[in-house]
Amino acid sequence: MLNIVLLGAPGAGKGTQAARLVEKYKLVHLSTGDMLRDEIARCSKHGIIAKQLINSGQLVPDSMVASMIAEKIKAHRASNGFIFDGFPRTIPQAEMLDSMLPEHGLCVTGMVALSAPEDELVRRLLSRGKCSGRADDQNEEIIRNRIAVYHEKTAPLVGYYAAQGKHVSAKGVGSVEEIFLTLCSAIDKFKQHGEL
Ligand code: B4P
Repeated sequence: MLNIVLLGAPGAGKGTQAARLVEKYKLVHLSTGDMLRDEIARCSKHGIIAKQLINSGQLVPDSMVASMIAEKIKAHRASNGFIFDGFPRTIPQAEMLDSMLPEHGLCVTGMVALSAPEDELVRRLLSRGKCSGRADDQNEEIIRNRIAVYHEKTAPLVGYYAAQGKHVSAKGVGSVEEIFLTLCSAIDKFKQHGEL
């Protein structure tokens, strides 16, 4: 099985690329952002807590996303593998994933970190906010706060996966197709390495 973590600041292109990668490699797309927006739409207990945090540019509690991901892994354990989009976002979440996967005979195959300059991230998110209606994409101050939270809490995951020999960096600027091809080549290398 192929289990890929996509890392990147808000707007780096994780969701955009994940949609293409799941199609090519026939994987299950696990986006904690999508799961949380679904909880919010259903006004669930998790959704009520998540709404306030997301709209102010904060992360939701680690335990909340970990339990959502655990359920999905269990439900799809017979699949070809997973694209983890926006999860893990903190070191404790990565540790939880590393302890959860072996219960199903799985492990993270590799992590790809997408990067783009901050002003480009802000421009993309403000532009998405105009049509998506996402409250967290409509205010520059909140977007910059999300990027700051990324640098503080999520970027250290590069070191976490590098220490396991599972990290590759990719430039998130250029056409969606060019970036997709770069990611495919990184993933194909992870696959070859796993097959050796
Ligand atoms: P997410 O839904 O993961 O949202 P995101 O990081 O803002 O965006 P995404 O990565 O999907 O967007 P993309 O770059 O593809 O999370 C939302 C919130 O949920 C978080 O802020 C947090 O509060 C909470 N949350 C989620 N997971 C969590 C976790 N694990 N722990 C705690 N909290 C969690 O695309 C952005 C835009 O850029 C799009 O409009 C796209 O069209 C454009 N774009 C993409 N690639 C481009 C390119 N190459 N050129 C030009 N534009 C491009």
